Amino acid sequence: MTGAGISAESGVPTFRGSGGFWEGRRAEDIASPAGFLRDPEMVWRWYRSRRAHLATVEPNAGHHALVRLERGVERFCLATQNVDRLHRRAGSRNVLEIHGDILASRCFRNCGAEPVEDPRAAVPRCSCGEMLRPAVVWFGEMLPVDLLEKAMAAAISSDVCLVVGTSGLVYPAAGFSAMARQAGAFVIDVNPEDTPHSAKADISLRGTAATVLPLLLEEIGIPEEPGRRAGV
Ligand code: BV8
Ligand code: ZN
Repeated sequence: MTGAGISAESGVPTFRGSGGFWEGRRAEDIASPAGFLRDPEMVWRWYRSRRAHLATVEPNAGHHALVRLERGVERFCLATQNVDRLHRRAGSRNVLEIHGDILASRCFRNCGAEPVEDPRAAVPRCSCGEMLRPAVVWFGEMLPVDLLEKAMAAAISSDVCLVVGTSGLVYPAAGFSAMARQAGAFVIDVNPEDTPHSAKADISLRGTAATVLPLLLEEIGIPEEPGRRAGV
């Protein structure tokens, strides 16, 4: 399970680290259907500025370490709260983007038409006439049921649950590690700070993802990929 913290060393601001504010508003207030309906132009400005920033960043050693982990173990499932596509770009295969994908959009009415975004439009429209919205899960919205089920199934059948870079505040994602632990998994928390996950983890590794994850893989004997230096 990963959160915004694993992308921090790629230069992507975390939600709460950056105060989670945009144009003076709380993320929770604008990353919601009501927030979007209140001011769709401002919400699109926010997502477009985040998309533009994502075009300038790269996956970091933390993302790459999870690719190596996936290749080095028999069963692996990566559920991420992040919408930045950095796990996919690093090469992770079995990724559940449970909060969606910021680089995609969809019809606000879910009419099913293929979205064609007009970059000049302050609020791009679907071919059905309805507004388009970023294809992310907003506060107060259900997570995609198929991904939720896969993530829960992975949690309750896991031997080890690695929780990386999440403040553990946002549900239902924050509940997966407790489900895993309940089902007997060994829970490892990787975070430079103490979080609600830390107290419930079997081990809390107090450090950053790009530093700790490569060391963790070395510790468990999953070799470095030739030609890729750990930690950068
Ligand atoms: C749901 C996509 C129900 C959007 C996101 C009141 C009103 C409305 C809802 C609620 C409410 N009270 C509770 C809720 C439920 C709500 C919730 O949990 N709210 C919280 C704030 C209390 N949850 C929801 O609304 C969810 N849906 O409950 O639906 C329902 C049921 C039936 C029918 C209908 C509805 C939906 C939640 C999804 C929201 N969407 N993102 C977008 O991106 O724009 S959530 C958003 O927060 C991101 O996905 C982010 O990933 C996520 C969680 O934050 P974190 O990833 O943990 O990031 P954060 O900044 O918090 O922490 C970063 C951590 O990294 C820190 O701990 C830091 O120490 C660490 N770190 C920093 N640097 C590093 C590092 N770690 C490692 N290495 C480093 N270098
Ligand atoms: Zn439509």
